[in-house]
Amino acid sequence: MEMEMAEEIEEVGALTDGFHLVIDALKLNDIKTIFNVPGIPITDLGRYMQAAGMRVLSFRHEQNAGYAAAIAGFLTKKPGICLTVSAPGFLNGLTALAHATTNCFPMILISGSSEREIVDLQQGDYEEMDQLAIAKPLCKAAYRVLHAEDIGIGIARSIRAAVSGRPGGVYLDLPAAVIGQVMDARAGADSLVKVVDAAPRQLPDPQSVARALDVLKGAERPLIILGKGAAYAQADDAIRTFVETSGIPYLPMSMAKGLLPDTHPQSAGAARSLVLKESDVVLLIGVRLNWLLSHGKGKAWGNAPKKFVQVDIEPTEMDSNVEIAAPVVGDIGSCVQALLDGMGKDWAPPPSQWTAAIKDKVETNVTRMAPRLQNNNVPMDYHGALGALRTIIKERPDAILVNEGANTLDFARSIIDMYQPRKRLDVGTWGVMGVGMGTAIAAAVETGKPVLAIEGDSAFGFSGMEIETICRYKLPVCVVVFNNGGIYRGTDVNPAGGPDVATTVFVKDARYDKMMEAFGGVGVHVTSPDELSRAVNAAMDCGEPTLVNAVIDEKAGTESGRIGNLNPQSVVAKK
Ligand code: ADP
Ligand code: TPW
Ligand code: MG
Repeated sequence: MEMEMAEEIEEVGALTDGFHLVIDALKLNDIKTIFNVPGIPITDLGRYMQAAGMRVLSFRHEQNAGYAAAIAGFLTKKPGICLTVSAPGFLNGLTALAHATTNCFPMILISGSSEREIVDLQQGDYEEMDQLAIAKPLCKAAYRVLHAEDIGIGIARSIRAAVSGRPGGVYLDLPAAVIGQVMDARAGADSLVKVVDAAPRQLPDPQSVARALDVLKGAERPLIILGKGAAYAQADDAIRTFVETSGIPYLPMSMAKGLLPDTHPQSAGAARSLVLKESDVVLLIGVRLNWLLSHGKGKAWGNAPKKFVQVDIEPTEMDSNVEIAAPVVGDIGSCVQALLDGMGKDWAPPPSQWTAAIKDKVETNVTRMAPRLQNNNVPMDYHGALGALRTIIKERPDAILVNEGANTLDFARSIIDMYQPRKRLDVGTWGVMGVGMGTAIAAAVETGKPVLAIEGDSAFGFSGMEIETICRYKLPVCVVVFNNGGIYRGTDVNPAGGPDVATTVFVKDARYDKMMEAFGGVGVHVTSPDELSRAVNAAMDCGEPTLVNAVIDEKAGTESGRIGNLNPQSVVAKK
């Protein structure tokens, strides 16, 4: 217990309650931002939090508050907190909790719940649900507090579970009765726990480091792949020094872009297929061999035998998809530093034949792309529109780019270069639509930097109502809706020819910009890359909430963007 807190309680017989113990426990652990939707039994908790100087941001839907908390966790290495009401509010937040767990982001979903006695006998309480049982399989840990004096321990456990080891989502169940419970203020203060060293460093076994270096030294065509775990670790200097000292080409996964600038001479981003196929030793740093990397095998990886070295904090990640020749288990900062220390003066850079072949491929691909990015076609295609936005990020490298959609996501990921760590936030491991506005809000709140959210029109629709939240808190967010009138394309027709439009098609010529105006923000309608560029620059200069409705050629996209191959095919039906 902190001394100051004890001294504050001067009055003999003073009381505290569950509300204030939750607040004191969070503040004691330096958690001061809450993403919430109010209602029974947590409305007053939000009010008292605000009164206690915490930043309490109210959303229009819990899922968006949850996505905000998840990405806040990624950006800060502290658990993002989402606060919801019982059953339906809890369930709305649960998608985001599962998303946080899947993405290894630290987050705590705190939900109010109904009376235990009534819930357990299923007697039909207000918003009755056995939330703890439902949350358990979807998160890293789930706890319930039944006595006010356990709130401090409950919150301490939740924080430690969220950030230690592989980070993830934690559920904390707070029954209404506990929130209202009263106890002696001094005993309450004594019950609080300040978490010491919540995410302890995990040093790698020196033998594992030596083994990894041996495998790397034997490589003729080595490759480093950086994942969002490497971005999360905030070991930016060590990673950059390691990559540069080793001379090994690297490939950043989507949210690891900018860890080193995408224009770095060792970046193999524009030669992805070549390096996956041709490399003989691959060093994975904070990245899983999941579907995003074709599970480390098959056509995408070519026929040449490959050895994998993997740096990860989670031991069971090793050999999850293919054999890992040299596992290095520990936190990324410590592991990368140990690799760097072990490289020694006699370290030889990779054969120049390999690095030159990659450079060649990168140059060819970049040169081929360049003219397409400068086209000023109306209606815009993805290249013309993203060419304009690419320049804006180049000129404003500290802005945060939020990105979701199918074609809008895939093209933006490959076209827009990133220059700084943790500036690109997107759909993550699941490729989930709907993270956009929650992510944009948390990014603005947590970093104070301007945010540019590039959204497919479908993607935007999943969380679009939160533009009211953006306007309410006057956040420097510029949303660009890539409006092609549909999911993937706006051109599909109903195969039955009936009155309903096709399943992937939206209202034609929708004016998303007018939604923003409804809440006092700036709405702009643009049809050319020049107009787009002007509108976004103006928004980023003034910092006012802005939505740019960018009309994209409805024929420009492809089914499912770049992952159309994952769609099952019918042998019976014809498209
Ligand atoms: P991407 O989606 O960018 O390919 P993944 O989410 O698949 O990346 O992989 C992230 C990996 O990083 C996870 O396996 C996770 O255990 C690991 N990780 C997260 N934080 C750390 C850390 N601080 N140290 C080591 N590994 C970490
Ligand atoms: C929660 C399936 C993947 S991409 C997408 C959907 C619905 C929208 C693509 O259209 P958009 O982009 O955003 O207009 P564009 O440029 O191609 O036109 N529900 C969830 N997540 C996913 N991934 C889907 C559905 C999907
Ligand atoms: Mg679309």
